[in-house]
Amino acid sequence: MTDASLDPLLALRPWEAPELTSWGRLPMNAVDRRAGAVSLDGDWRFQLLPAPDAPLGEVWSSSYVPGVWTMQGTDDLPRYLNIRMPFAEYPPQVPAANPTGVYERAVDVPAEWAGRRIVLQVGAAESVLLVHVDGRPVGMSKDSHLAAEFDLTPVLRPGERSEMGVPPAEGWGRATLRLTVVKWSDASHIEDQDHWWHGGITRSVLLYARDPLHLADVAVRARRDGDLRVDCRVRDAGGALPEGWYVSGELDGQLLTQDTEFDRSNAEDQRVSDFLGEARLRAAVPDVRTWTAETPELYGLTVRLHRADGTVADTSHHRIGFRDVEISGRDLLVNGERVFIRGVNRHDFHPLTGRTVSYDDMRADLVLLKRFGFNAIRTAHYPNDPSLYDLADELGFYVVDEADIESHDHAHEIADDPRYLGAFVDRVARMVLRDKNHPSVIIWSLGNESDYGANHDAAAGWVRRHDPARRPVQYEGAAKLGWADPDLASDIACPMYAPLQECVAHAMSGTQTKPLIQCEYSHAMGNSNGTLADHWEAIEATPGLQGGFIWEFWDHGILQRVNDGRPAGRGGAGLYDNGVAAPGHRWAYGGDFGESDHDGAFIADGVVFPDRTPKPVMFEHREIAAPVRIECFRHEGIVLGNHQHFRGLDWLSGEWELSLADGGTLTAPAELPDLRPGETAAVPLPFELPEDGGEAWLTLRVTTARDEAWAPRGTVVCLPQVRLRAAEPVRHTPVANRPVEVDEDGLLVHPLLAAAPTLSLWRAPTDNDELGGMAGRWRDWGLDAPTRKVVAVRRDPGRVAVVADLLCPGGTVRHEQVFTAVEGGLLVEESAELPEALDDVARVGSVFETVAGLNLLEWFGQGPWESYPDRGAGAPVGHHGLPVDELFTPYLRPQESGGRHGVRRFTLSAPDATGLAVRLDRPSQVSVTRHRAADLASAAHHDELVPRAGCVVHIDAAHRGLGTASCGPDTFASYLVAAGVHRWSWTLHVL
Ligand code: IPT
Repeated sequence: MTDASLDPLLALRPWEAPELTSWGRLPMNAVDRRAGAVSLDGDWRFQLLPAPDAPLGEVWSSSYVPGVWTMQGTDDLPRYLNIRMPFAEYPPQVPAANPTGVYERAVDVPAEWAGRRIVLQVGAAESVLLVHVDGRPVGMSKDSHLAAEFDLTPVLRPGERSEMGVPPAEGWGRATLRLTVVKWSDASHIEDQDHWWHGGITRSVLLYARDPLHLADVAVRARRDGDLRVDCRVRDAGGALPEGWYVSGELDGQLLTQDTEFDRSNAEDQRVSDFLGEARLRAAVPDVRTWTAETPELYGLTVRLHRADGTVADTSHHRIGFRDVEISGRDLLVNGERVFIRGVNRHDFHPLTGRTVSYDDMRADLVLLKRFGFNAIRTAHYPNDPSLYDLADELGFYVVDEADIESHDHAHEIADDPRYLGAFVDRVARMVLRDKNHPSVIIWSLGNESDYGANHDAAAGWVRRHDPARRPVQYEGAAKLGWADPDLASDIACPMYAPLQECVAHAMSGTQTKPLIQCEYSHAMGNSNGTLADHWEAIEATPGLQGGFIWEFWDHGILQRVNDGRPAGRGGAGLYDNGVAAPGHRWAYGGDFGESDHDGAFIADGVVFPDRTPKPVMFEHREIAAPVRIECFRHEGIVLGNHQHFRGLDWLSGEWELSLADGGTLTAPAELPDLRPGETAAVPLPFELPEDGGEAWLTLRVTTARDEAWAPRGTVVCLPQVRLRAAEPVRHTPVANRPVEVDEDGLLVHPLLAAAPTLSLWRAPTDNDELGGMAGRWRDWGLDAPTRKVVAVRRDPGRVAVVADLLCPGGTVRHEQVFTAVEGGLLVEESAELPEALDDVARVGSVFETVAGLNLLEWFGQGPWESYPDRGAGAPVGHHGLPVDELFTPYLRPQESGGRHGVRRFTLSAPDATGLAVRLDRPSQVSVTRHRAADLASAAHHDELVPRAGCVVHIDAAHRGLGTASCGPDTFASYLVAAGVHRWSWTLHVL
């Protein structure tokens, strides 16, 4: 076996043969084999060879299955590259140095399995799997994110040579199972997705036994009118089918009978041969409860295959949903409704295992998405773990199921390469064969970023012919050649990162023929997702636009020990909290495992941290997706609207909150009206508005009225809000006899300030700022380190005016500050004049630092979570309070963080309630952190930051929007900070 030339599996060098997609592998199907299967998960003997044909060594270590060796203590470590391949060879070649994991274990075959058909299922292995039993070659498989099954019946024999020499007393026989996993192959060239490169067995390994007469496949078509069709394929391992077999079914306990048209006993039925049986079950389910993402109604279906004597030879369980998916005109309809797709792209990822996700992990992912208003998932960029689809059916998600094809680096060459034709069709077909019965799957995707070629059309043709439900097919690489072109292999116009104006223009053009649903938009790298609310305003207002999938769910930070640079692996459980790695650990991204060539923090681009802690954008999304909204406030009251597609409001409870800027917060129970989707109704104003109290905001706190599968009763669903009264301008009364102190540089001297307020034009660049080119421009202009030069200081009783110039290579900014003693404190009036050359800066505002000990921020404004000018729709105005340390968002690569938008005033206090208060002339962007912008900009990882004792406070007259320029459009012009004169004022009080 160690001599490659003697082993056919090795002699063929399948790792450089794209034509060889499998050997000895059983066809994919949708029959459920979990019941009664024996798990082979656990520790396996393991060797990591330098190449697939290298000789086996003497020494075995162990490796946990399912798992990748790259996270389990070998010297082959994770590597992150987005587009470029990690080696120079052209497809289908791979480097000679090709890490190959050899996994071995003894397998005991229970005695009662004698005479049965024994099948090995390897959940997933990347990228080539070779199977040997007792040294005999059994099979080979590629396609790293789908299971491979092999019939082991011929190689498992009682009493045959066993590893120990003697079969164990119990059980029928013992065999040595060897799974060899070759890391690099021709298939790696079509698995060039944007995530970590690993090697190993990433999903569970099972062994199961069935009667030789078995269900080969079950295909369900369940329509919203209750029409059910179940097509079964039947085979016998012996070849010829026995006489008299038949199938029966049960739907939620009701028996289904076999359709006579397909009855094998019907001699005229020519569709059945001696070796392939086909049978159809049919039913018309009355008063069917239909499945949608809002109403995930499932029915239990059991399919049984009987022998002639009625005994059961095989069984398969399914949970099915009755629903229709179709494209009508330019609309994608689910059960006849044009639904909005509030989607996210999701990888199978875990910070400790790399790729392997448990059922509980998966459930936690989907529950979180559901709580934050998502209703759709694109399985970027390969078929996900099977539990994703079960959970999507159960919790309610629309799924775009994507095949494991991304040839990004060599896309053009491969799309038409006939050597890869089989692989393309194989991957798409196997996905469809596995997942076809899931009601959640509404669209098939041919893959990602692989250009467009004949190989795609072949795969699309296969799906269109095969899928019993005729679901739409999408592929971005085809769609981009013409969103309305009928000849391309995409039924959906599914661009990535298309500018919103282009989408709107297309929908208004009169030429649109296909639903427009962006397969990727709003790139969540670092502090991002600016203009998400603007996108949704346009989507909801523009017929033809139906939504899209945010890129992406995860920040793929791997938990890493800082001392030795190794992944913490499964031993790292619990070594993180609230998005932050425990001391001595960090979230690793590209380059952190010593690689010289990598794509850095581009792997940290999700809406959740690596430990699934939601980033602030999640709260924004929750509000954008609100099922019930305040449409407006009119004389007859508050107009509420139901923005769902299928549900009423009875599953929700409400509570009114009235927030008064100069008062407190009042609450009152809310009665939600009985509204069908799309309906509105006015409800009376729940409060008498007090005469005083200033600016007033009414919030409807909407929670789940009862336990949902994804949220206990009382979980917040959304917080729609309306302003009832605007703020009155603040008047200040000067007190001329109180001195104002500034030093010789014109800098304010104040007992609570460790650093006086100065002009700030810069922020620690976000990933969007960096990759969008803004940060480079700001550095060229010198905005990060300007030289301040005092021009004039004029001292009057109770008033000091200071004029200073900020000298930057890009231009000089004149900054004026007038400090006036006013009743209760100090009024600071400022202006900054930016020359034309300094157009589009990060911010214009004041920055100061406080003395230590002021650890609590309380404010009236938007909150409580982080918000920015173009990502603030979801943060309601009200009275909020948080410890300063909790204001900061621990983005993996430190950057501008912790801002709060729309702040009217705040206090910063010590535990004894001393401290300072600031009142702003208008709602402004404020941030209070323990880090200067320069501290953030000079750190590469969150754990490198050393918090300062005092607070760094920014008050911005203008702050640039975040946009999504790290991959996609920048923020809109209305969120830019222009050149010219900016004016702002604020008051500082001592508490
Ligand atoms: C696009 C990819 O489809 C996705 O995998 C990811 O890389 C994303 O962008 C960015 O994070 S490809 C990009 C070059 C447009």
